[in-house]
Amino acid sequence: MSTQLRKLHARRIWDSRGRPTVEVDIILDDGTLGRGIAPAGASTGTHEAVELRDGGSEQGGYGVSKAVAHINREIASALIGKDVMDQRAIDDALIALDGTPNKSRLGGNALIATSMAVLQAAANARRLPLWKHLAGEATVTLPLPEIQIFGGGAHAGRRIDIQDLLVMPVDAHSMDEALAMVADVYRAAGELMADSGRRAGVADEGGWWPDFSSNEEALQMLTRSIEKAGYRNGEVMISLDIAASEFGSGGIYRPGLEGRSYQREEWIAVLLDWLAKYPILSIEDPVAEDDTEGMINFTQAAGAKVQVIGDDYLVTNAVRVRKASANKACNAVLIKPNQAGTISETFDALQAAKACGFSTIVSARSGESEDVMISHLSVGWNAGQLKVGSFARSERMAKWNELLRIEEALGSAAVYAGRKALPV
Ligand code: 2PG
Ligand code: MG
Repeated sequence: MSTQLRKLHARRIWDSRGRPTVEVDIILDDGTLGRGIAPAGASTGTHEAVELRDGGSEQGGYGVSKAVAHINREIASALIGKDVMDQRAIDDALIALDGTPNKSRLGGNALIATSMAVLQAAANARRLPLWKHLAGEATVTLPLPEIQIFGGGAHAGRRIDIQDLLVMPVDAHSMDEALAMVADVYRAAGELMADSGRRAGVADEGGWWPDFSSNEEALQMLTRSIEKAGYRNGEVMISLDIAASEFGSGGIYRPGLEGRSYQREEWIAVLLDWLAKYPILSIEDPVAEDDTEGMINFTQAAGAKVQVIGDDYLVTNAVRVRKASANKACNAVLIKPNQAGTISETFDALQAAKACGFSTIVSARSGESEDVMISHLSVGWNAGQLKVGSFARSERMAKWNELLRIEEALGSAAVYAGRKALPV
């Protein structure tokens, strides 16, 4: 097996929003192909690795010709001849080559697509599915999925303020059953929207378009959808991504639908009221990324009963995770490879979180592709949870369906993480 990188080629392809993105093909000396595709967020954290876009008027400024050119020139000449089995050495070389703290010179999109292609090439060279390449002989679980039923915030023209209203089938016994339960809830929600004359298509991640007059109405409709689907006694619980950085900063919150502004503590009181009234077991970015005091206060008030996830707040960064643990600012972290910019840094954030006792949720972005790598990362790294958007649109379904194939391959060794994946 000769696992030296012989050829690296980047091209422009198109993501699930019809925007340009970067795809990288790597060919090894033995002829093995590895491919990586950069996803893209809409509600991005300020401290994420920076996507390099062309700007200007063409393609709304979303062009990736600079990122593609960086890969085909600088990155290719730096990596050719390197052994893809040493992911860490390659990622370190990418970071050094870029030379900026936020990967803005070569582009976080250029780096993550390359780093993903390297990882996939290594697995392919070993003729192993990626999850197995990562897990080795370690025990793995199939992740508890967080699946969006209504999309909102930056993914739905800010029609409502809450960005993701999701469900978690905590009491399922297998991945197969978990997805069937969510399919029931998704269908029930669609029927309820149709019955009330408000079914108006889907948002960016495939969740129903949120034609509601208040954020709380969305929560009521989600609770009714779970009940209509026949699930009782907490078998299916709610997870929210508030994505509060989209409407708050400096400790002031201005959710558009509520028609007023809130001081930090008033906003936290709204969230605590929702937690008391609805079957919510997980909440992401309850306050803005700049509001450490709010994160600490919210976690103190709710963290014993609810998973509190840092996404924009932690940006898949091991240093930030450790600091949040020391501050007790949350108890879980979203793991998005393109926030970190390389696979090795993504893994470091996940390991730091596990060492702190945080739960970990591997996550897609709102701009996605047919790539299913994150499904494999969630199993191979034994993350415990996976968030991919809704239960519609093939860039989402491809990832859920891949978990069914992995569950089948594991056979009698397959264990569904379920409720145990949560920190509470
Ligand atoms: C998030 C993600 C997925 P985006 O905030 O968690 O819902 O959205 O990719 O737009 O950041
Ligand atoms: Mg989020």
